[in-house]
Amino acid sequence: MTFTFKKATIAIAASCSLLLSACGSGGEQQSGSEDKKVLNVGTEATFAPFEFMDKGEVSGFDVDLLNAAAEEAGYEVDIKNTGWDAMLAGLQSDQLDIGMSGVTITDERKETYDFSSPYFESVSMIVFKEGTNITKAEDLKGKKIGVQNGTTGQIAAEAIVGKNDSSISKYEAAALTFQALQSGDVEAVVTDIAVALEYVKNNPDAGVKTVSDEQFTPEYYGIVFSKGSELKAEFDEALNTLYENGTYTEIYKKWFDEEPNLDVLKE
Ligand code: LYS
Repeated sequence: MTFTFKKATIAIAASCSLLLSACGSGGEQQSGSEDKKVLNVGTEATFAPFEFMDKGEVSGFDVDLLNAAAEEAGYEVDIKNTGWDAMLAGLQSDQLDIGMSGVTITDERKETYDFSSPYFESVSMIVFKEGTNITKAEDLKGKKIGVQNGTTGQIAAEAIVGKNDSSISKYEAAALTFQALQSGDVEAVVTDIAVALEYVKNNPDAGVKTVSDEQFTPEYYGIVFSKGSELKAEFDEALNTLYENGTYTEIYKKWFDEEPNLDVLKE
């Protein structure tokens, strides 16, 4: 095992409020005797299995992977549940060093942020209440749809029903889209496949089903950095090491119970 879980660091992060300034986000903290620089990380922790709150701590695949990569690159990470919008704003204002939140690498985002090499392949998926007539993406037309605001789920839904379509409700957090589905405010949610499947698995009595569609195109998650950050090269190298030495595979199997396809991640 080449990585360790930094429980103390995460506990501090979890106790922080959304106010980044109250969380010691100067990036100058030193920790313990190792004297490693602490990187301030933002996330939106309602996105299981990538990041979610578990007994007051941010937990998930992304957390394990980022801890391992940081360890490899010689940093500590302080992961705060900032929420999606504050994470992106914090990166732009340099209050945060890293965003780790199942963030898809897109050309548009690359104009504002730098991304690591891809670390996870994803695609959109539809989650709907049993009894709703949805067997393919086209069936979203005329339905009330919930998406997380500003995500690729929104883009995927808009590609089917049209941009600015009033049938799309946009929520600030991934969890709110599922709440809206449960309360009947929306009839379908468009989100990332692993998150959709995890929701169904964790809510066996919710009466929800999923459907995928080839119209949804593959996308890749990357670690997000402020534009021009020197961390990108260091974390790309660290990720490569984790792919080569089996650590990535170990973390992947822990969360997804299957072997990863490393070939799709090699650029
Ligand atoms: N992968 C999607 C995107 O980047 C969803 C991320 C949402 C994280 N809570 O847009």
